[in-house]
Amino acid sequence: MADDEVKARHTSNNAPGDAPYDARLIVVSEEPLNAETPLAEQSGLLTPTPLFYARNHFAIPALASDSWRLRVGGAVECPLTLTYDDLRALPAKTLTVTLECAGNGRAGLHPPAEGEPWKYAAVSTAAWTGVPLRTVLDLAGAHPQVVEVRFRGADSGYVAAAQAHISFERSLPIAEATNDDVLLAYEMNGEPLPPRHGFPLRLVVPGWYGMAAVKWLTEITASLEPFTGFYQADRYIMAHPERGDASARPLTTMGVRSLIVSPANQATLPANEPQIIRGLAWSGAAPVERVEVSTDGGVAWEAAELLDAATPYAWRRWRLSWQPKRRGSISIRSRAFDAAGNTQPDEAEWNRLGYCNNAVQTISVQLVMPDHFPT
Ligand SMILES: Nc1nc2c(c(=O)[nH]1)N[C@H]1C(S)=C(S)[C@@H](COP(=O)(O)O)O[C@H]1N2
Ligand SMILES: [Mo]
Repeated sequence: MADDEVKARHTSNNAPGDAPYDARLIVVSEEPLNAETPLAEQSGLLTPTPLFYARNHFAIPALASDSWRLRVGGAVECPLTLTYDDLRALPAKTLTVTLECAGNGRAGLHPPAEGEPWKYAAVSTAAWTGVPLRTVLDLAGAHPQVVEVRFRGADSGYVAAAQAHISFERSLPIAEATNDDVLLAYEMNGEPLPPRHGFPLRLVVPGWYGMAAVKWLTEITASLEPFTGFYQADRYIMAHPERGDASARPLTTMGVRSLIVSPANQATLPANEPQIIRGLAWSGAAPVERVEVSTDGGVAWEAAELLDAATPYAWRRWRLSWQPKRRGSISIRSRAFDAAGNTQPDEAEWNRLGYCNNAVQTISVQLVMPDHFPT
């Protein structure tokens, strides 16, 4: 596609940086836009791009592909300045990757933790196309002493907790940065990234919580020291005040988790008809191997059918046929197991910033006889 075409597609609708969002998104905050995917729309393996959850710390920057540049520097043999076309000309690959915000599930923590009150659907899956980060690091010739690679996005703003105007910046340990599946992605589900999801270029770190996937990339810096910026050292860490700050661990891979997509929480269902319970399950550590469902409050568990093949980085859809045996209020819960032996805890691990709540989710439904069914 010609540069001009790309530019036209992405600037005509910038107000301030994106098309109006889809009315079906569940908005947690308007400015900056933070929104969950409506579960009812999550029936495919891939989340339709307009319904992909959005997590932004600042206003969405409006970047034009012809004036945008990616600078690669720091401890490298030859610093690079790459154009959009340069990147698109390099060998590309496509990976299906589930992205989950580390704050997903925060609203389920008691007492409430600070941060966006995400429920359970700040998670989505896309097919991402781009250049392995490693290719670009090799072109620049990263020095052997490099310990981390740092990424800067074009978005910035004043952050009260940091008492400074800062950019969104993150780093990756060199071992992860040189993993062949870490992508500099320019396409999502076969189309150029929309502004909201990082146009023209974002990082995709398969298996890791979303904060690692820096959007609107402008600078990549090979570094001889660990990065201590706000979003690296003060946020996206598991902080337990009672254990002291030194015990805080930086977040990496997504915990194993399953989600019930259907029936919806609080749904009313006919008590005399067979039902299908459907959901999603993923883990950043290893593919999901098994999902179990309980319809009796967690006493008996039955294995669900997994619908998608196990792939390294994408969730799997699951379903279970269920014949309700009584009327009234029934709780349904699901739990996933991954190939590394992880499963979901019954209770969330409370932490100050409210991350990584992968506890078993419980929904409740009302089973009524058809003559009592609301019309
Ligand atoms: N530049 C930049 N990159 C960013 C963010 C951001 O605010 N700015 N948010 C991060 C977080 S916390 C998440 S969960 C993902 C969300 O990506 P999405 O909005 O495409 O779903 O982007 C990450 N990359
Ligand atoms: Mo996030």
